[in-house]
Amino acid sequence: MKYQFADDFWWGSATSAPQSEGAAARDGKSQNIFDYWYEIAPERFHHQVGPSETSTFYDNFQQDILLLKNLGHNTFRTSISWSRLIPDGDGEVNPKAVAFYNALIDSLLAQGITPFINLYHFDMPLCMQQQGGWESRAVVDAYARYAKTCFSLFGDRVSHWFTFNEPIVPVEAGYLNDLHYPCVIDFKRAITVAYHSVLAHAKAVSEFRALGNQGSIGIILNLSPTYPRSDSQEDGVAAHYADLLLNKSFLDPVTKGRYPDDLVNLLRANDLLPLTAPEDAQLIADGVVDILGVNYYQPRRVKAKEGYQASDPVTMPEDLFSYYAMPGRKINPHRGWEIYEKGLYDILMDLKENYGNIPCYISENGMGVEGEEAFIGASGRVEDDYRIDFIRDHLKWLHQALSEGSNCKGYHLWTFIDCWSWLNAYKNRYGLVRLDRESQQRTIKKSGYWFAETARQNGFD
Ligand code: BGP
Repeated sequence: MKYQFADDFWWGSATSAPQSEGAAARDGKSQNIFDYWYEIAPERFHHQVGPSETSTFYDNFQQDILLLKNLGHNTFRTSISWSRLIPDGDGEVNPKAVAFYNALIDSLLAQGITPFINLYHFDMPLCMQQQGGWESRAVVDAYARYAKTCFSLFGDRVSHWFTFNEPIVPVEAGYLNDLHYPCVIDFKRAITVAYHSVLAHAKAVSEFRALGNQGSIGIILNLSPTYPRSDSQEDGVAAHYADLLLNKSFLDPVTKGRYPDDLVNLLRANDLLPLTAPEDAQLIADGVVDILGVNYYQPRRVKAKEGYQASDPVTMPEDLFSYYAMPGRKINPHRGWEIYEKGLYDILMDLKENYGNIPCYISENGMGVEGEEAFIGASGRVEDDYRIDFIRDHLKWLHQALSEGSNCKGYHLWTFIDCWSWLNAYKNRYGLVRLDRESQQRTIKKSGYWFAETARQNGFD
């Protein structure tokens, strides 16, 4: 069977400024929270490898964009680093950053690759964090000014904008689970961070629309579909709460312009509602996106929490459900994530049926593998057939969703060149291109050739 995609289907990959650029302390860039956290707690990072040089995209972007071209990309996402563009968070623009992002955008366009530009990928400038980060409305306003600056500087050439990548990750990792700086564990503060992220998103959308620039504005969410362990009512309730807190808490406001009543009621009953201002509801209503990016890596399987009583007070999300490891599941042992290709189809069908079939695309999907040097063959390239299988099997389900009317416009892999990851540094490699960290040499993997061919043919057999 031939899996054919539309002629204008987006083939590409995604990265982020903090994970690829390097030059973290050069040319006027100030520290973001990861730069700072590495300075004070290097032991939290795999093999104590920090974000300072990552994959040297800042220095090598021109050659890397030629590689992207060879990899069949017609689109490519990266982010702008707030701490590079506006080193004090809310003041003067850094001319060296403007020159860099201009050159990057122009080089992509010169190769016929459409830039997708994201404004925030977990990388709060440290000076903004010191003013409260997303807990502060002043920081929300500073972010909106930063967004407006980006639209004004680059909007003549960039027509695909995204306000945030996975805004729930800084909430979960930074304010619930002690995985990212500032390592707070506090549900109420986490809810404020989440709420203010939605406000920041909505303010950026309104700045974008006020400027009347060409193009679209969207957001990128990690939508893990939620599956209950069984058909029992208890497991169903657990899945409902997990979905409400971990998917709908962002998905609904950015696509429907309002929060689900169930979520508001749950938070109210537990005295967890954030402080709101009278103008917030309209702002959120006006912040509905033009397009949704969907990052999909793994499903979320849940079961009823042992001893759960509906009347119990909720002090953390996991008072309402427990995670469930399904026996016999397929797993990527390096990352510990289940591989469930159909989940991608389930998300797209949910968007079709319950979210007005909003235009969307798969903005991240990928497989991180440790020790890939063991797969280097005689030709010197990584023979990553497992990655080809992973991509192809997800694309089959994407194709199925398209045949059933999904409005999915493309597929971006995470990522093009092996890049630095938040805590895992270079442990798990995701790229179509291998990075030799010593020499910084790039070598296309087998999956890179496969991806390029698939993109050129708009499909595969
Ligand atoms: C997503 C992030 C990416 C990337 C990817 C892989 O959640 O948007 O930034 O890191 O996950 O995950 P990890 O790097 O943790 O293996």
